[in-house]
Amino acid sequence: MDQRYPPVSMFGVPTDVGAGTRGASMGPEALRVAGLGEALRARGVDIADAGDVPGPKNPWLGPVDGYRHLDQVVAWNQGVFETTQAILRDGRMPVMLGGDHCLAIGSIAAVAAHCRREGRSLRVLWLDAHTDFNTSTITPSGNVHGMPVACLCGIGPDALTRIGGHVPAIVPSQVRQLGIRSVDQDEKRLVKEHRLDIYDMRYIDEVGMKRAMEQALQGLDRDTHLHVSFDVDILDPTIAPGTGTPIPGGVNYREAQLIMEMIADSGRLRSLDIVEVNPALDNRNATAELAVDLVESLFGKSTLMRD
Ligand code: 4U7
Ligand code: MN
Ligand code: MN
Ligand code: MN
Repeated sequence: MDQRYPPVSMFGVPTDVGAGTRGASMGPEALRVAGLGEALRARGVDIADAGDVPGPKNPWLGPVDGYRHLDQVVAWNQGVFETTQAILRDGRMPVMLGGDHCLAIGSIAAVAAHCRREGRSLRVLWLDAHTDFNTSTITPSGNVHGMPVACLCGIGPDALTRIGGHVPAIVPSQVRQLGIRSVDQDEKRLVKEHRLDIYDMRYIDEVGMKRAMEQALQGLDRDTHLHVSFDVDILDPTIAPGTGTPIPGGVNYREAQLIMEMIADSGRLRSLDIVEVNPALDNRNATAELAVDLVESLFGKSTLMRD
């Protein structure tokens, strides 16, 4: 048994209400079919599948006052919040299988509440092509999967910012964003105003992934809870085509492995989102299979002698 990880409970959240392309609702099953549970079990991780969180269907309507499907987004996130909270209370590590990225509001709000209760510091590592820091007034799309970081930092509708009880759930200084290469015009102004710590692709090109990751993981201490929010669109679309908002120039296979290995080496991973896998756009489940391969590394699988 791998001693470095607490027992894990994964759960699916089969919805795409926060996205502008349909299909991320099939993400949880694609990750299961790709063998996520078996792969971690084979590594000695005690992992249970808690099944799927229920929620409303996607009405597929346009944005209203800058939000598409706000009521449905709130309902799904309440379910995610409660499930994540229950898993943490059981002393287990929550692994959320999305679903689109709006669901990180519920998972991270629960993680933040848990850390507050236990007096532990929280670090959020946001792996994404996008900063997800839009608001209803600046969003070009109205899609709430482009807004979760802002909502968690207290900028957004009450129904979403208040999900964890404490507003804001987190502050920008707890967040590190890696892989960023698509930020909307007004969103750029907002992330600068709030001083988000962003390791964008230009920075990674210049200093290399190793140094960028060392910096992103700097300052973790013995009782830091590290939450990783893994939007598969951080990966280059040539290796991960199954996602709704692909952006060229992403992280390659070796860089992605290094990200995961360095997180594993930190020994601080305590909760995880795997989001934005869209099987309707995928090539024979390649993106889900790649996500599983990377999550194995996140749980300590490495090449050669380091295991
Ligand atoms: B994802 C976008 F306009 N910024 O807000 C928006 F480019 O969770 C994309 O990171 C958001 O995949 C992508 O709609 C959200 C767009
Ligand atoms: Mn995202
Ligand atoms: Mn993204
Ligand atoms: Mn996306």
